[in-house]
Amino acid sequence: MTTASRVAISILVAAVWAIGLATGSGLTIQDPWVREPPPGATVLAAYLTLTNRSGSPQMLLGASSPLFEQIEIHQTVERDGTARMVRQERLEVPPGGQLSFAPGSYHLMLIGPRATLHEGDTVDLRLELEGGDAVDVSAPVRRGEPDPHEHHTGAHTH
Ligand SMILES: [Cu+2]
Repeated sequence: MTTASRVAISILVAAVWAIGLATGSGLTIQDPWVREPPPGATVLAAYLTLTNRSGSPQMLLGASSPLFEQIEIHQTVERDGTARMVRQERLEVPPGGQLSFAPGSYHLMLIGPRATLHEGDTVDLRLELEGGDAVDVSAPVRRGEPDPHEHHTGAHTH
């Protein structure tokens, strides 16, 4: 394949990808990433920002990935000086607003990895919305600063 055609294909892929991020729900996803896990980790954390460009609230109900047995929506909260993770059944993205998943706050808890993931890998995620809509995103695995508030070990309670 020539370099020119490779570039053309890359541009085409990028264009299709950009379209794919904007769904009928009006939700777009910015800066998705998965924290590179320590060896043997049984849970990983994913972060991203959701922007709702529609005029109505969008409700996030859950997520799935072919690489994980299960995904839960968690929030890290401090209670009596102790940080713990609380599962969220649903989260609203207000019209014209954003919902950020970031270390120390909301995160997607990726449970039961089916492969060993390293920096540079990507994780396909599907976010499920109320009303049957879904948003797909591909999140790169990155090294992140360890979050002192999140202990992503096998001992994970709610
Ligand atoms: Cu968690």
